[in-house]
Amino acid sequence: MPSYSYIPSIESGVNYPFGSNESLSFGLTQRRFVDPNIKWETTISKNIGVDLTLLDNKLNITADVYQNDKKDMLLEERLPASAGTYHPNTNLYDTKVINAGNMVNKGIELAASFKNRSKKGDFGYTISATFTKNDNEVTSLNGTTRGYGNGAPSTVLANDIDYTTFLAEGYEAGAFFLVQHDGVIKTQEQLDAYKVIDKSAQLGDMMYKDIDGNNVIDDNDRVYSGSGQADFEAGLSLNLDYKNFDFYIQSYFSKGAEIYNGAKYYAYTQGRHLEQFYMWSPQNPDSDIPTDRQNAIHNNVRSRSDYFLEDGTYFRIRNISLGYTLKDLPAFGLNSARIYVSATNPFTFTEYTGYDPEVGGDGIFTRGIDKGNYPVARQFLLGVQLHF
Ligand SMILES: [Ca+2]
Repeated sequence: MPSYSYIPSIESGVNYPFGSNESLSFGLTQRRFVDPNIKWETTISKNIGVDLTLLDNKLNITADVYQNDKKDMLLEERLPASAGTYHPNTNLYDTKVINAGNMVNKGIELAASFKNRSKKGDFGYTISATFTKNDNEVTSLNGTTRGYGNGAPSTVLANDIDYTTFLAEGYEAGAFFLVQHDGVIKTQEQLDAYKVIDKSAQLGDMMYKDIDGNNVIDDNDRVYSGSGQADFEAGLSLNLDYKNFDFYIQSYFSKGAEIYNGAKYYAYTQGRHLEQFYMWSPQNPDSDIPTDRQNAIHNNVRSRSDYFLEDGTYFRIRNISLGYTLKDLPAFGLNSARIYVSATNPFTFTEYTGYDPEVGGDGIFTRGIDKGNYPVARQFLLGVQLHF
């Protein structure tokens, strides 16, 4: 939220030619519009938590259930270019801060750990697990059913890009609403039929579903397509030690988030994606990959299409380490020495075809949008720890 968003600002020095001589005249322009009735948003948080310790301190369980109700949430409403404050090189002035509506966040966080050690004392282990689930829902948008389009999947094509995420009543904030792709036109019959919707269609073009049946593909044909928010996330880790050996493994699972593969989308618009090598052509008539029309804003490569949306479910081994400790080494002046090998992010199991399914996003509108984000690093270490 920009500072002083509640103050309308007039900027001087915007001079303009006026009169028959076109002499430069002194001018001012309104740079920002504000809502005079703007007020603070309010959040009411409720939660219940439980902490349990059982079995001689061996088992620990914590549970937390919460609900946050957000009322009159503050959002930046995009103004039409005709408002006169639009500036092509900055997003500073073409929005107005308003109280957009209400939202609710409900969720549960669970964590449990169990630790044990053998009677002889030479074998011990700890198992820890976490589970989190958050449900987010926009409950009111003050009369708007769906709005606040955002989430452009590339920073390069600027104004030629369709939005992918929206706020819509009854759905999670920043949900994807996309036009559904319906295969590539492969036969003359398909082409004749689709020409009712798109007169310029050719063999090899992508078809889209005309949801409202008005023979035009537009924003009204967008359908809810999931969001970047996971259904649930879970973590599991194990710590083992046996005699001089120690072992640690930490894993993470995220289920059900959708990812918009913006890097793939952008490569398609430039005709540079590897898949396009196998695109539809008269010589490759069974291909499901639309023909590259060498046009970044062609219907075949529109970012409003769910063609670039993928399942972002993943399982990742975040950390593994194995160590061996040598004790009592007076000959070397040491208390102990530990030799270890460890790996960070060594394995990721996912169907996602982009660099990294751990996309994140820095706001509700950009969650689940992969603009070719830099992936997490994989690291392998071999080391020695000396204790003097
Ligand atoms: Ca339609």
